[in-house]
Amino acid sequence: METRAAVAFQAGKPLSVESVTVDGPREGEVLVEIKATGVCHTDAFTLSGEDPEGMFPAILGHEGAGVVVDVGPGVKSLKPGDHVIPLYTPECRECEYCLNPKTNLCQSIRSTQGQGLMPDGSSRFSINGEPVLHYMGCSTFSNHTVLPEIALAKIRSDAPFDKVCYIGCGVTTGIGAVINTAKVEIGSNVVVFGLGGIGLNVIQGARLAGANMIVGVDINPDKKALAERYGMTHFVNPLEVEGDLVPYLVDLTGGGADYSFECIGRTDTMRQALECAHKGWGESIIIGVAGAGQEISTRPFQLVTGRSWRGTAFGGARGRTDVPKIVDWYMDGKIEIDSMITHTMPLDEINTAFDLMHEGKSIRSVVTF
Ligand code: NAD
Ligand code: AHE
Ligand code: ZN
Repeated sequence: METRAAVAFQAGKPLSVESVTVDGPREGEVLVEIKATGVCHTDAFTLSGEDPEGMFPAILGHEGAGVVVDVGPGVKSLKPGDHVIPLYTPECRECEYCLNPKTNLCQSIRSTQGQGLMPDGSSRFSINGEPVLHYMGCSTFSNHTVLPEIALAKIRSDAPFDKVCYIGCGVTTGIGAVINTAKVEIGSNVVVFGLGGIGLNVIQGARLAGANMIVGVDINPDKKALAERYGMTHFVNPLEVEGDLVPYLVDLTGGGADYSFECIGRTDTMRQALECAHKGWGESIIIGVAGAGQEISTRPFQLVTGRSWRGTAFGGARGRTDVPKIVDWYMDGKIEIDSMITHTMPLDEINTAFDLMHEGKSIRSVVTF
């Protein structure tokens, strides 16, 4: 079939909306009509050329929601008409990783996914017979996309696509980092670096978990009011702190953060996040994605004296199991999403979403089809 998609032909260039041919679903695959997709910082990161796995031409996007149109042979858990959220971290429930309760990183299709291909090593997208690559196994910047059955969470049919698409990455990543990865306890002091689409969800996760102080750190003062709405108790603008940021945060939290979260993707702020964690027990969780070739560093003494440095992908969530529950939390009013979606636009205006992100004017932009 023919569909419309925003295609990334080259790193550093705007996306181009094109007519794209989508082949039907093969064994174990599902054709999905995407109804809405968020634009995450990771899409911009890959488009910038900084992602070592970034390949072109590709159809980016990994934060979508839509409806099953057709299923390939052998698909058992989904049928046409089902509402779904694509999963860049699939859940096969069979691989060594899925069987280990310590991780959510299903590896059953990770290698082909990283090459922009379906598990059988081919692409379902083409333009004039020339293949176009998939991205993070999702390619939600296309009105129609094909995914393996194991990379789709079935959700309730009354959930609005233009809101719950955000659960496909940002909401789950932020809240999951607090609940699944850090396992923040009631009364903890938490420091969050970066108050964007991820950091604000870390903040609402910390509030849900019953944190005491929730300190937000951002160089953009415009983020303060919104972050307070989700539970931030103290705002720190590093540009306004006299002297070093780390001792300032250690002092503010009465000895350091029980848990800190880096939601920016910079190696200097990753170090600050680690070093503002409490001596003896503080844990720092890296969520931000840093560019090709970058490395983190600290004095080993920081770890010798009891701080831990950890990381998380998709908030430690097992998508087919956890995502439908997070949709329920939203529908039951337990978590907020609507006010974080600051802009909505049609596919033709998708490049505006990237501009707004780079200018610091949006939290999440959502493209509707
Ligand atoms: P965003 O652009 O919405 O937010 C980033 C925030 O960081 C902005 O508010 C910005 O003002 C702030 N910031 C920038 N430089 C700063 C500095 N030096 N000090 C303090 N604040 C600074 O991005 P996002 O969508 O929230 O994504 C954040 C990061 O998380 C990105 O690196 C993204 O790739 C990554 N990410 C990781 C996962 C995962 O599973 N690990 C999932 C989604 C996103
Ligand atoms: N491709 C990059 C890594 C990018 C990365 O870490 N992606 C996160 C999700 S970001 C979502 O917005 C992730 O899921 N990582 C685990 C994985 O298996 O990719 C690189 O450096 O090569
Ligand atoms: Zn993302």
